[in-house]
Amino acid sequence: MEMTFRWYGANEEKIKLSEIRQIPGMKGIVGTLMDIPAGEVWPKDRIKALKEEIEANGMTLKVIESVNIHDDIKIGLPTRDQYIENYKQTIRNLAEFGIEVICYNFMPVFDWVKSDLDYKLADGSSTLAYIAKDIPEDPEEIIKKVEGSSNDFELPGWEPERLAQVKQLFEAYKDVDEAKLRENFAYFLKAIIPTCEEVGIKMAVHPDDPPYSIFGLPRVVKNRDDLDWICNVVDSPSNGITLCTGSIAERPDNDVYEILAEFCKRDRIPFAHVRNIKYINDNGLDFYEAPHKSEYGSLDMYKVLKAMYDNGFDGYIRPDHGRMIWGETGRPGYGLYDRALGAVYLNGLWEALEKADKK
Ligand code: DNO
Repeated sequence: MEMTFRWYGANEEKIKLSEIRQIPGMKGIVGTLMDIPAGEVWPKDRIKALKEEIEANGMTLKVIESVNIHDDIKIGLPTRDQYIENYKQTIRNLAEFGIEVICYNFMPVFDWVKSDLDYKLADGSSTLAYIAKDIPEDPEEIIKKVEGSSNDFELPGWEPERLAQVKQLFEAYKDVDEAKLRENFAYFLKAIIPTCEEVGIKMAVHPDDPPYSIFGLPRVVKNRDDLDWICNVVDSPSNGITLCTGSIAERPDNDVYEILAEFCKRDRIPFAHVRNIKYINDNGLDFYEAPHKSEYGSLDMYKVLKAMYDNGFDGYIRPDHGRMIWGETGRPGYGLYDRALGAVYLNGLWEALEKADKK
């Protein structure tokens, strides 16, 4: 297991690499080139510069989150083949600089959706939350709401230029149901996985967040059976999952521990996002993102890590979203302090698991 921290790049961040390196046990950065639009090839010089900047700060760059997938690929338009070729070139370019894992998602239109980016907790901190009744029916309203509470940071997967066209995007997806989205997903994986195998990259799909249909859009990465379908449609170690405990658990009928155990055993989890969520309002939908420590949320973090440890997890892990604490302001979910606490806590649990095992 190697602990990592998501960082958006010097031009996009308040948080410095020199601060991240001071988190005990922090080994690597989960990096990105946020300004490159989906569909374009990531230039080698930019990847090289990012890697060097991170290494100069004593950490490694092995995981990229995300190389986003152009909507034409998800919709299945004839233009997809060129975008797939570009994606393959990006894979080759990243491999040349030692990248091992690419995290991505296959969600139409929106990446993650939450109703609140500044949900107040009793201890005075604030966090992200999903309250179903507060999700507006009109997707344009959610865009306004999210952009209005982003503290002026661009949010991952919420590129303003792309979402400015949201009506056209919805129109373009109107004939894409689950079966069609799955077909387009299979087409994409069949095209790119051979390149990944050739250059030693593992693709790791992020679960849908939330893992059920929203705004009438189809969803294909929601539960155990979807993950099984993905792993089988191109049966290769290069075709894996970013197991996000929070997203998977947002559907209470998903057994996070079982899913982790199964896919770690199958060696299909090269990367994990670990966070805790707290179910509220008893409707099976509403939750807020709790501090990582088990007692604050609905997930048992010891059981989460034990399911991974016992089933041979040897990939990269990162503390997922943190709250805003100690007066910090920043990109919602991605402050420094609470994620640092999460990382140290997860490292502590892992050390205990290792030592108990070796006794
Ligand atoms: C949210 C993240 C997602 C994730 C993408 C992967 O905070 O977990 O935006 O990076 O879904 O492509």
